[in-house]
Amino acid sequence: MNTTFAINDSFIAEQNRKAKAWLDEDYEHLGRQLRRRGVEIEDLTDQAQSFKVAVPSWGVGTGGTRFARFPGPGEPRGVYEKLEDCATINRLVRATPTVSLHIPWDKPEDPSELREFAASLGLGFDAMNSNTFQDHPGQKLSYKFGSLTHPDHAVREQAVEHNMECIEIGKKLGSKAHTVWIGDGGNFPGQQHFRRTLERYIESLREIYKALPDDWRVFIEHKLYEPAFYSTVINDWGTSYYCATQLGPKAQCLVDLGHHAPNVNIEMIVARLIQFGKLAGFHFNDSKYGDDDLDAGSIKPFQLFLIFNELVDAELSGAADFNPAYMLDQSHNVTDPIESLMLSAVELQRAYVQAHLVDRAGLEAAQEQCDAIRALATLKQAFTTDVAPVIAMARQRAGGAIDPLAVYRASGYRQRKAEERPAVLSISAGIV
Ligand code: LRH
Ligand code: MN
Repeated sequence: MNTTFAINDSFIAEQNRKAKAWLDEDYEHLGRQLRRRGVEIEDLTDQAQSFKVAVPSWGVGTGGTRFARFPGPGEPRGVYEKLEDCATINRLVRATPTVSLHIPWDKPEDPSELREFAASLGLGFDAMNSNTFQDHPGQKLSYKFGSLTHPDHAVREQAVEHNMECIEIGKKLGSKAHTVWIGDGGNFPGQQHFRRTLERYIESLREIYKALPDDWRVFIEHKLYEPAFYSTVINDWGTSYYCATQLGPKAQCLVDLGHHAPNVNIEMIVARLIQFGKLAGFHFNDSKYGDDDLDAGSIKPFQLFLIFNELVDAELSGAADFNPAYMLDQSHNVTDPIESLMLSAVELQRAYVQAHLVDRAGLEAAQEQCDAIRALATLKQAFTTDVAPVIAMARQRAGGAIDPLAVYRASGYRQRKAEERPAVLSISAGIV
């Protein structure tokens, strides 16, 4: 692989020198404020540095909708270039050291070569993702009417085999989890028998479950609708939870924030899955209407904070079977995907740090004394605390950029990639 342009650490350090003075001033000031609240800022910065989230390989190419996709300059043309861009994100924000791959979009010729290449970029692999929501070249049977729940056993078998292939590739890449999201469902009343179809899902997942190594997990991802527009087999957390309990301890429920009806109380679903020991993790994004896959924290930052409030509460209280996998799952239709993914990782880190600012004893006292307004005020105090100096200091100390967007743009990375990666028509980020 010939050398390609990359943003190096000395360029980042040089750019950071311009910002260091104001960062130290703001950090000092916030430190004094927090000390008055009995909080040691250095503890918060340590927590910020401990926060990691995986980047979706399918997120570094420009996304689109069923109407159109407007590719940007320097689109990654394959999994190796996708990893280059993922490495650039991690180099600047120092919080995204793993990548979640999607098969067959990212099917590597040689998994161990890909693993070495990723390691040379400081990257590892998070959960694998299967794809039985599209028909792929050379595929014998179509998934038009379903995959793991298709009435035809041969189609279900084909889909099970594909999932097993994903697990085999993942084992070679060092992944420890496999995410199963299927679009199976119906567009019309009567099209599917709801109970028979769910039984087929569990039967198929049992096959996949058997293929899991002992230290692996399978993540069941529910979604209210789309691509099916009347009924979806795994449509909500309750159905996902039931299936996970039927399968066994290695099966857990993954929460994609965009997969719920508007105004659903997602932080409460998170608390339930934590209490039941079945929280797999997250596909973080944001949405206004449907599964919009917008940047995390861009539409409902308070909801994101409330979700992390449940996660940090579980972390601090030592909840059982609590080991959530944090992943982004977004589609970047009008922004530079690298900029969106960097700032989305920062928004998650911000919510995590703010959740660590919650006065847990004060909140519990307010709850036990039915003091609703003090309970809300306790959460709002944390949510309205500007922790930007903490997460910037965490990045800077880890060798990242104090201002990742400014450094990325100053580097000219996108322009350099446009030269290195002449646009080839009809490439797609995977979704459209
Ligand atoms: C389905 C989904 C799923 C992925 C796909 C790219 O909407 O969230 O997680 O497989 O997006
Ligand atoms: Mn998802």
